[in-house]
Amino acid sequence: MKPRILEVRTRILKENDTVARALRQRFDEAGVFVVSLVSSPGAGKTTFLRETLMRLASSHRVAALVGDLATENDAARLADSGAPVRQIVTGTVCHL
Ligand SMILES: Nc1nc2c(ncn2[C@@H]2O[C@H](COP(=O)(O)OP(=O)(O)OP(=O)(O)O)[C@@H](O)[C@H]2O)c(=O)[nH]1
Ligand SMILES: [Mg+2]
Repeated sequence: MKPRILEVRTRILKENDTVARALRQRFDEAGVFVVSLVSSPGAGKTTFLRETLMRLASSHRVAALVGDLATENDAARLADSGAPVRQIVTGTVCHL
């Protein structure tokens, strides 16, 4: 059978866009600078955050909230930086 190309005219992530727009506005109003850091598992996100906390600690008040399915491993690694760290065990998904 020949492959068919289906045109999808509805943006399936439209709802996400709406929520994201509202969040961006709230962050703007509060003067909060937000970075969304996305990568494949094991790419180095936690290592990067730990290093960032260590480098910013001397000039800024820094802290971390960690959302994790079950373990406190990443929270423990970030706490190594010396910054205050709190763990939220999310149970089903890693999103906060
Ligand atoms: N060689 C090398 N190893 C790195 C680098 N950054 C991270 N690692 C190693 O890669 C492994 C995974 O790093 P993590 O920081 O745990 O990656 P992650 O993206 O937080 O992983 P998940 O939370 O499981 O998605 C660890 O063993 C790190 O020590 C790097 O720049 N170079
Ligand atoms: Mg990690």
